[in-house]
Amino acid sequence: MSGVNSKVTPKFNFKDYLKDKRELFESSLEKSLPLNANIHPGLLKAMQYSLTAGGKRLRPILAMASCEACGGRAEDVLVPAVAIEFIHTYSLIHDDLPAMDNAELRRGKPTCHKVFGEAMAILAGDALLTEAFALLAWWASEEKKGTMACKLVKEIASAAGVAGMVSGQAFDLDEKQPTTISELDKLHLLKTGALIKASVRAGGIVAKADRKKLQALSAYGENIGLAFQIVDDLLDEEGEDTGKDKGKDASSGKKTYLYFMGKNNALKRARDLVVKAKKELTIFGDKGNPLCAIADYIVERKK
Ligand code: GRG
Repeated sequence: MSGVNSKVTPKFNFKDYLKDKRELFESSLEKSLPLNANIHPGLLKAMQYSLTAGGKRLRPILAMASCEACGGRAEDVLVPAVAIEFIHTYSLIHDDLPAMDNAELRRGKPTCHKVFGEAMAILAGDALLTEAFALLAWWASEEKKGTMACKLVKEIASAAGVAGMVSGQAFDLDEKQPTTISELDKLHLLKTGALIKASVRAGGIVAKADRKKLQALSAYGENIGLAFQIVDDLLDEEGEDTGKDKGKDASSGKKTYLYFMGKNNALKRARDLVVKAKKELTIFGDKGNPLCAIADYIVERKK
């Protein structure tokens, strides 16, 4: 015998996992950019600029990790993962506009409207959102995925749309800011949490996970979604090198987790949410390791 013990699971290396998944995602993203003689070259440039400006690809990696946790392959959910990143990128472009957050920097680079002008940035966002659903429709019909694909499109549309991220943004822009932590949670479960949760569930839906597993993924997604936002507030306040304008929340009078809880309690809450999220992963056994590591990464991240 060679001394190799087949029962020993090789130690999971998160750094290698992220590298592999990012590479897989980037090659699929490249192939998913629209190609058509009718496309305005400036519009395409603006879309490409924001899509390739150095995002962490958290949502696509979540979709791939949950698909694998449920017994599927990362490749199975690649096209939906690209569509989700299109939607995420549109939301950032529009969020940075003068009418919304009026931001000059995103991912360490000038925001889309600073480079291409406000009108072109609005159009780039519009095009990315529309293209996301065109990609999903192509994916659903090409491979005859039937009910599963309808379920997935519905999931993503609900999370991104009027009862999800868009309303979260509307609440955030409201003059009437949240007055309690639970109101703030409600806002961020929509604005930030909805697309994160949908990304996690997308992997489960594509892998045809049963109801119990989808419920576990939903609870995991909600908990990491809130934790992600709390950490975002902390990074904004601490002026970490996030590649975004610093201290924007405080200067715009936004009510953040730091405002309600102070720094230490906010960090403790983020960590508690991650512990709760990880408890949901028991059902997946070792296959849940990547989701577990992503939850830890969310509170330990510096950008
Ligand atoms: C304009 C409809 C519309 C919605 C915008 C998500 C959102 C709503 C605004 C983004 C504003 C913001 C900074 C929210 C905090 C959390 C968040 C979503 C940060 C950005 O996501 P990351 O850190 O971005 O995953 P990268 O750059 O890594 O892709």
